[in-house]
Amino acid sequence: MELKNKKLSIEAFLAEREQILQAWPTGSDSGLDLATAIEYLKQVPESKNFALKLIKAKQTRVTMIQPRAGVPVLDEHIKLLQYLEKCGADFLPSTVDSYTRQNRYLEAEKGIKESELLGRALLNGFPVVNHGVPGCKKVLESVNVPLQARHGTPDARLLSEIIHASGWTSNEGGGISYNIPYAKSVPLEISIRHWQYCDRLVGYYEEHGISINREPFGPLTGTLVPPSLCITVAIIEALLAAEQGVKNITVGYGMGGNIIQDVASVQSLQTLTELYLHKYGYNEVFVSTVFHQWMGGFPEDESKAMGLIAMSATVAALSKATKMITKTSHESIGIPTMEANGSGIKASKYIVTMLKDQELVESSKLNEERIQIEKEVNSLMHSVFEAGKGDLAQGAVKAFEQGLLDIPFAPSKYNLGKVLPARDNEGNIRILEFGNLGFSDEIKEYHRKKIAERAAFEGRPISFQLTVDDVYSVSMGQLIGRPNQK
Ligand code: 8ZB
Repeated sequence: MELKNKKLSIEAFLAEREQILQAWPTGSDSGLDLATAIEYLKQVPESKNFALKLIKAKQTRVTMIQPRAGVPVLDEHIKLLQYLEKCGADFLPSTVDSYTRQNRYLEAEKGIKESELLGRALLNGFPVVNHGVPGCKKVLESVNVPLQARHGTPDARLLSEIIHASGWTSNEGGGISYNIPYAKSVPLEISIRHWQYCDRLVGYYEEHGISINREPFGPLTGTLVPPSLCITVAIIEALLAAEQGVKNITVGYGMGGNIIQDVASVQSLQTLTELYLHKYGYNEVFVSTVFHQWMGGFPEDESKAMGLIAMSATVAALSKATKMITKTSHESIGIPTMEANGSGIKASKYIVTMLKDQELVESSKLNEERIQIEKEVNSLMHSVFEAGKGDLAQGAVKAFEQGLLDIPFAPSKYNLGKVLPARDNEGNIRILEFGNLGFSDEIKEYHRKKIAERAAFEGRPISFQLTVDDVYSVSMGQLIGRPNQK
């Protein structure tokens, strides 16, 4: 059947569900009966409901803290989450391992067994499917704050069934944001269709009085992604989710490095997502924002890394993002120890608490940046709808095919890969090569002018070298990749 942005009928949803559960060996006896799941979700206390806690959090205007974390062995995972809760996490994750993200459950099983045997983690996350509903329920019952699955899975249908039936009230991901940055050869129409299912499942629970949060993955490749591209993908995924019945959405953004551009981006992410939802008739969706601490390359030195974490937390607080995902001083090495993860939480929480009564003051520059972002997002959204002849799901597929949407540094062959970003003379992320992006000439002129200012200041030609220097600059100790600086 052709992909369309249309709510799946209950019959189509239940028929597909049957197939998904049957493909999993423990299918019928896996705790995945919908009525049982609803009963279980109904008794999850309000304080552990992700969606409801976000609504409260947004009212307080204090940025909430959430780490990433996941280890393969159940008891170790619980210990880890309990420790991070004690360190001040307002929301907890379970980061899922890479085998599970690729539906390779047999290898995940082997990874659990070997990790148990050796007494150290041989998987890079918590394999939710293998631990199943009993294991995932045990995790939820061992903590006092809401739980979310964080992964990177193009086909997360079984995973989503398991986590929600276990009382986890948030799921990260989306048909674009969990494909283009994560997979090489999964067609976009397939991942969008699979995420329609995940969203429809949430819609089903909402119809039965249970609030569940959904969070598109905002930072995409995490490397010099121009804000309007992140925001456009977030809006598309929010609209696709809303069509399937999702009522509580957190749109995300990864820190860019210029404070004004970052604050303008978080503000625009909130207002433009709401604007587009209303424009297309989704008037009952609660929208919140999540700010990701620096997602690019980190400095190796742990003190410098902590400085970058503190800067990220400062910007998040000044932007009044509802939530922030933290990093750790082990970022340049790999998966952090429990203690390093806790330190990232404590440092971040200290800063958002210090800054809770302050926000970035209005200025003409902040306003200019917001206006520019809005122009770009409108231009991109227009081109997407046009490419899909009015259908957003078709439009997203076609837009990526034609490069109207094009994410820098993405591994997917379904992304054209012609866009090259570079910083301007104040460190804002701009675009050097547009490929076939759905931008007007006026927008392109703005970017060209901004990058030309920087090249002139540095006395060098406008070239790909700017992009290369900017990819490495932050880990080397400066925001803009200026030449001849240590
Ligand atoms: C796209 C997200 C990348 C970030 C972190 C990486 C990186 C991945 C785990 C984790 C703690 C895990 N990450 N897996 N952090 N525990 N199992 O996600 O370090 O910062």
